[in-house]
Amino acid sequence: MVSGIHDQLTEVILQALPPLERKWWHTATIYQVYPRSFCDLNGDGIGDIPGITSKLDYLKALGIDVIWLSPIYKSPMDDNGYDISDYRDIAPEFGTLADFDRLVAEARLRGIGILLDLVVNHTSDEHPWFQESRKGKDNPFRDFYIWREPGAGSAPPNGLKSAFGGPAWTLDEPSGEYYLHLFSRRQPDLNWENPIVRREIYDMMNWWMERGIAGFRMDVIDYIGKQPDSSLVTDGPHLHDYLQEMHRETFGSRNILTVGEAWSATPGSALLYSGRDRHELSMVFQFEHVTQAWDETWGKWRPKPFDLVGLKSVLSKWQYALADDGWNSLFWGNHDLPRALSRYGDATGYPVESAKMLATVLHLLKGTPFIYQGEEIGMTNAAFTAIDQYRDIETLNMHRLHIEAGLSPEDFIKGANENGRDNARTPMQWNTLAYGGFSTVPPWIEVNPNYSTINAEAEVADERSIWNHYRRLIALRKSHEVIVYGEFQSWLDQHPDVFVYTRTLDRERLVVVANFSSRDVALHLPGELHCVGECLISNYEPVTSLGESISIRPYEAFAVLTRVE
Ligand code: TEU
Ligand code: CA
Repeated sequence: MVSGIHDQLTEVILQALPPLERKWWHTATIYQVYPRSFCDLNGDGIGDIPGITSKLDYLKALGIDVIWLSPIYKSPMDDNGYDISDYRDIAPEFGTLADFDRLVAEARLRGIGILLDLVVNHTSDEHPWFQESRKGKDNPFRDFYIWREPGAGSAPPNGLKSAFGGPAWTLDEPSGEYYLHLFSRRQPDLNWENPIVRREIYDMMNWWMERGIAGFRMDVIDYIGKQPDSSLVTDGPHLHDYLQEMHRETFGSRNILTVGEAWSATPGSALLYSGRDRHELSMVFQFEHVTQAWDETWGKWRPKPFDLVGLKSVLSKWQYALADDGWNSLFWGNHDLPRALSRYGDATGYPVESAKMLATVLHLLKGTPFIYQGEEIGMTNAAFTAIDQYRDIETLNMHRLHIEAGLSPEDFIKGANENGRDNARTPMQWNTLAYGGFSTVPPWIEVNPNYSTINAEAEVADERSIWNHYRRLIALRKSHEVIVYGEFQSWLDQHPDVFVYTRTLDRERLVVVANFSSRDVALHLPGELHCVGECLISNYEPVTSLGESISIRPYEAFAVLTRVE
């Protein structure tokens, strides 16, 4: 009787939650291009849009569905384009609107969509809105930004800090007021409480969608509801109202992909952003697997040693939390993070094996995978030895501040070598020509000298390469529903070296086993995992059966597709 009621209740709950509507981006793989460092076609040392267009066949061969472009808008490039001075034009060093339209059209011919980076938490200080705003308290654009009276003794209004170091407030002498900038002083924060600001942004988004883009990646979107007077930056009281309004006013009626960057995201807030009845975003980027490895005091400049048990617990937590609602994004790297292979793999001892292992683990999880340019050919961290090789505003600011605060220059460079943003920003390595074929002149940032062995041309040609492994994984997601929708379960959570998880859909089950260490590991598998099946992918010889004890080699990873009765 009791169980009868329970069954009825379960039935009611299941009916209340309709099955997940299938979306094109569930099976998609996204490739991030950092335009400045991808391909320089006109020989000025800076990557450009015609350069990206010239590489579309390369991306098509890899099999990706969408290109996320880091910002290409007009910008003084204080933060490499995350400081926009005109939302409706292209930076001249990257090309023209005609070049952009051609990229969209050529990509579409190859079945590839273009995702734009929407940077609307702040603009450049050279944006006409800010130029007007700073003219005085009575200017009609004053309220486009966040201005406050000085605190006691003309100090900043409060202690809010910029992500790039120092106070988040800068005094503007003529009016005697401070403006807010949660990033550089050249990136003033927009005032989202002003409905005219929101209207301008929505109009601009619609303008780009009319040009045929496939969606938006939204920069620090968790900041837009900030309440600076109470030092509240993320998850402000109106954040989700704004996103629902944006959805209504812009992309709600279109079949596009939206992904919000949200360093503050928790599984709970991710369900608010991406829950099926929320009418907000397709998904968010969360960063728990990144920040859990940062030092409490020195942050990313003094990273903790790699800890697989911790990493597995974060990844699994997110898989479970968004199992029935919401959607995960999956990534190891981006333009702000170190190279995945250097961070999580073994770039010197087992570069090929560990790069393939990392790809296998990520691409067989539930969610939409993002590949950062160069990851698919095994590019590694920059290994700069002197501060003057770095270009990134964050690294250069933090260098000064950390040394003032007592970190030794050697320790800072060590931290920057591990976690600085320029690691991901060295030019794409295309071939063995000078500058890795990225440019014909010295690029804006040094090329990693390992381009002579690590480059796209060699990778594409080699059937057993990292690149070809990525190509297979991308194709598997298209041919096997269990990879897209299968239920996730992790096993052997406390094992320090090996990640084992399963994906189950109806009678199909995928068993994924991955060794994160450079040792041979003898593994005891629970009875539920013993099976015979088909090996979908591996980085040594194919594995088709799993028994009580198996032995796995350094960075070995494979997936066995089997049936459960
Ligand atoms: O990044 C947000 C952000 O918070 C990062 O700056 C992050 O704090 C840092 O890398 C970690 O130390 C986005 C963009 O991805 C980044 O490139 C921009 O610089 C930033 O916003 C400002 O637009
Ligand atoms: Ca160029």
